[in-house]
Amino acid sequence: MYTQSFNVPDGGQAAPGPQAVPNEADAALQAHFDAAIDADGKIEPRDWMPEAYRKTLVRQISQHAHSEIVGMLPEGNWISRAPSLKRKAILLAKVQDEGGHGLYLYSAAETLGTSRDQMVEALHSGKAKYSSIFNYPTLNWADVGVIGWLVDGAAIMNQIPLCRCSYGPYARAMIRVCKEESFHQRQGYEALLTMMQGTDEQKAMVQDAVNRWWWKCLAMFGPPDDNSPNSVQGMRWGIKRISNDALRQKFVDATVPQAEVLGVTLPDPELKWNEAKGGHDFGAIDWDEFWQVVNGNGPCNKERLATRVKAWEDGAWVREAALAHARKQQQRDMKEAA
Ligand code: FAQ
Repeated sequence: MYTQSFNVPDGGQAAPGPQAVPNEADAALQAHFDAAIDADGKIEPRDWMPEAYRKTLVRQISQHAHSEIVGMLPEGNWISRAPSLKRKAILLAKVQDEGGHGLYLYSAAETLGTSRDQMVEALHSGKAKYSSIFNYPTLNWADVGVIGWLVDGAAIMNQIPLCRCSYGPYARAMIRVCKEESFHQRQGYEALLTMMQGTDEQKAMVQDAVNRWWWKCLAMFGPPDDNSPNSVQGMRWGIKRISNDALRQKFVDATVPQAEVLGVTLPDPELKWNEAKGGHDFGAIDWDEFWQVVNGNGPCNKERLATRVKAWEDGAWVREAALAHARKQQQRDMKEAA
């Protein structure tokens, strides 16, 4: 169902004007880069690329990595309270996967010439963003299922087109990430299906969690296209393939029938099928709340960052020990080679 995103034609947005190029050699490099982008080819780490392309990728990939790492926290909070051994094992695997996604993504961003320390410092100082969605609390077990169903569902919808991103390392990382996200989405949906066959109290927990997460998930796709400063250039460069609003619409259309099967109501009285547009109409998203959260004032922003900073500080001895071990190993290798 989510793979339909592969089939959506690219483009639709006007390309920005040509960039100023200082000399002939640079102009040739720029022309080579433009030709690769126009031919839908891949840009690899050793290829020449405009500085703005590099910066955009570092911004997006590092923010994506931070989202995966911070995104471990809301669900990680439930590992010790999972209702059964089976659910605990699934949740442990899922949260570990998210950590792995963060690591692939940090590695992809490092190929652009930025260091892991620089990226982590940008997160910890509040300079770098991470997804708004992870600044909300997980209040009951149904929240874990809803994160799998809706948050991972939204993440897949956004990330499938990134498998075709023009930057090779990011595109390749996304292929594996999407396979794992698909398992995450299914495990969440299956956990909710089980609860919906349970007691009235369990059903009410699921509905309550859906009510709290639905609008936040729609906002995850980013601001509306007419207020998305990075979109036009991102699409021109083949980094973004489908706009924020188009992805949001696809997510709503894919999720409505799933909600029906589950037996929950999506909390939007304006949600209805629009035959003429071939998609659902839906109500207005609270963008003021979104920007509050993005700017650090959501319910859990401070707690999330404090947890990450503490984990980084507590892990300092492990990094130091690993570096000392690597140095020793290198010295031993050099001695043997001498
Ligand atoms: N939260 O001009 P645009 C996951 C910022 S992974 C916070 O439209 P762009 C897996 C944006 O950065 C979820 N900030 O920007 C998981 C920009 O600010 P900047 C993360 C947001 O880059 C599941 C400004 O607003 N996924 O869930 C958000 O063209 C469960 C203007 O926006 C990715 O990162 C937001 N929601 O489009 C893990 C995917 N939206 O940087 C654990 C890759 C926008 O100029 C548990 N990223 N902003 O200062 C993307 O596809 C894009 O970067 C967008 C934003 C679509 C997020």
